[in-house]
Amino acid sequence: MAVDVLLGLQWGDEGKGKIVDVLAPKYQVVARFQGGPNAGHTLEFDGFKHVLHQIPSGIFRQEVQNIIGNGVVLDPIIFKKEIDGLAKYNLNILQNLEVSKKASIILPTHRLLDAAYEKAKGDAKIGSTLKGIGPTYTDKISRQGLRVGDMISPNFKAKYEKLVNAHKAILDVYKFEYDLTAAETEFFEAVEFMKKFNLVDSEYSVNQALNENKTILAEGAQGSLLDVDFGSYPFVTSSNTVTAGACTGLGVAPKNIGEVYGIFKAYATRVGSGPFPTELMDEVGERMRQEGREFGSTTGRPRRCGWIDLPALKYAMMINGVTQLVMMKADVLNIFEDIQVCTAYQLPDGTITEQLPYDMTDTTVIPVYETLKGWNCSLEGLRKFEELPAELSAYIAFLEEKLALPINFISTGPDRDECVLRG
Ligand code: 2SA
Ligand code: MG
Repeated sequence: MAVDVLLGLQWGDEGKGKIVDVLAPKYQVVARFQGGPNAGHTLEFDGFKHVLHQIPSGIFRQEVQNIIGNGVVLDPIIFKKEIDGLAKYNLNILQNLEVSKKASIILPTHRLLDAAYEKAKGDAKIGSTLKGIGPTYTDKISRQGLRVGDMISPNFKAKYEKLVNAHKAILDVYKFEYDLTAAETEFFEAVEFMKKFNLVDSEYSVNQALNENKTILAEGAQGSLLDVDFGSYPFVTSSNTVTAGACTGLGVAPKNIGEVYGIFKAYATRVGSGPFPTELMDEVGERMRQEGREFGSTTGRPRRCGWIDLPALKYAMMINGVTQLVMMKADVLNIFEDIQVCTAYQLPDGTITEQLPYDMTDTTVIPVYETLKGWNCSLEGLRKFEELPAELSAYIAFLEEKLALPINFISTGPDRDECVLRG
């Protein structure tokens, strides 16, 4: 058996939550391997809409074992809120969820540092979700962070104080004003709350599941173009969002990676700052935003919208070793007469390329577009490939040819049932 990986090929918000939920019945284990509460995975079913941030999307299926892996940065306060928010569904979370002792803990001061750094950057800010992600990973890498396993240590408080004092010194340098009292009380309450849960060395759980031939899905967060190594640095998140991140973030050997599901939207969005060659700053972009309800599920921020970008998509497929393509939100394009597809970039010296230049931030890349005809009709109720309007089939065929991989799964609406499977 192998660990299958599901991840976003763009800048996040591709609709990963829905696909994990649809695929979940196939899997006995669903695990998060990177990121933290900056993620917002939206699931819609039976008239409910629920946004998950740190808890894996398999949680709504009672028979699925969910794991928060060592690569995750976990905010106990948000964890408690998420668990409380799930109470109404009567899930057996205490039993169905494991949290890695090696996952890093986000402290209230990490959030303050995030805000202080962003403020100091001014116009050059990253557009962080301000959940403390960057500063927490910074402490992890500089070997001074706190981990979930430390919560049960008798000197947790002392370790906490030491790190917080270091943070306070930085906040003073940044002349950042704050009041920590309420957040600290909440933090320690949440830490106590977390102790009820299965805090484990989850690399053993994952590998044991592998040995028992269980099916395992690694659920990515954010998107490949936000990867700290391969994204548009510095406008990225602080983790490896690509397939390799599942190895380090769960303790899975590379040879044990199986299928890689690459999720992309039929168009493109980005939230936060950074290069976005196909961005539409006009009324077309605004229509996409309204039609696609493109507002951040964690922060509510309006997402930047634009046409699909094939050079960027191919790049993400290459880094991830994608074996299955999933196209989301095709229905959002129902309203357009014509659909543009970016097939290459033109660089300032006139060169046409299908590769991403090193510095997308300072190099102006002009997208080269091909125009396809829109289908201009509703996709409601469609469940079979053969039923798709001809123009949508042509759009899919065009993408498949350029991406050199079939698109076997097309989502036509937010609900669990609204999807078209090939075959
Ligand atoms: P951070 O918070 O420090 O990791 O932000 C760094 C960059 O990564 C982007 N980022 C995201 N992009 C899309 N979706 C994300 N999750 C939420 C959602 C975002 C929201 O699902 O909608 O609600 O606004 C996410 N998380 C991080 C971020 O915009 C920065 O560009
Ligand atoms: Mg999201």
